Amino acid sequence: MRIDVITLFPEMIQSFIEQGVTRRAYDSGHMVLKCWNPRDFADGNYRRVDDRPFGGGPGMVMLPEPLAACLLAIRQERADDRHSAPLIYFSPTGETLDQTLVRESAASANGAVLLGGRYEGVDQRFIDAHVDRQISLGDFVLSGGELPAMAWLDAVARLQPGVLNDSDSHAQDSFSPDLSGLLDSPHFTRPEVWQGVSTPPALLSGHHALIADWRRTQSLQLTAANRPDLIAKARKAGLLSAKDERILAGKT
Ligand code: 4G1
Repeated sequence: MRIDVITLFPEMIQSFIEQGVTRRAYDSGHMVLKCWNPRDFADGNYRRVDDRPFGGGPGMVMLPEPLAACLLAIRQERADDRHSAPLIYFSPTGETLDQTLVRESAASANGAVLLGGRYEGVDQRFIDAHVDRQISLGDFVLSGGELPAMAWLDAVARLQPGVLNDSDSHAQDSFSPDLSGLLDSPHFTRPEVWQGVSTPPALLSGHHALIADWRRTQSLQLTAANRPDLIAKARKAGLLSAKDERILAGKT
């Protein structure tokens, strides 16, 4: 899938995708990524990409014209129309990124065009004319949309077929925390006893069914204690079995 990223800091995105697990997605050609700097599409000696907000107030606003020229060049190079590759603007206004949205994005045959804002954000007329979707990483203040774009890229890249190796590929089966909508059960590795604290015996039993039961119980109990909202969501999505409900009711 092809991704184009519009950003005033292309080197941030480039250096990010050149390392880590997601590098495989790009090296193998599962994902093709190109960064575009609106500054290259700005006029004049100063190549301005921002200006002061009408009505006053602090900060600067990204000019619509360089963004529109940049987007036009992307659409021309891709030879597609706006509906084959959605323009996603990372913004606190958007819906919060979650794994459902990641899965949906990863399934987009024609990829996406990503826009990360800077300063106070983008002129509203560009948003109204060109943005198909706004996605937020959460309710906090950032200095730019690049980090949220990178979070999206990481989450989407690892869902590309063939990107996860064999030891990662469990993430694609239905028991994986990825798909269960629950928190992961706790993890333990060597030594069996560390600073006097033992590994839960079930994990050392060698009995696959017992281990799976232990993990499911932990996952359910941890989620109920820390993220009851996720329990409600999983229940609504039909992801909880009668046995899960008995565990949650404390009847096991
Ligand atoms: C008002 C956070 C402003 C921030 C209210 C999560 C945040 C993009 C995100 C801001 C941004 C709140 C995100 C704020 C983001 C223009 C450029 C917007 C930076 C900008 C809660 C600054 N997920 N923030 N404004 O942070 O882009 O995607």
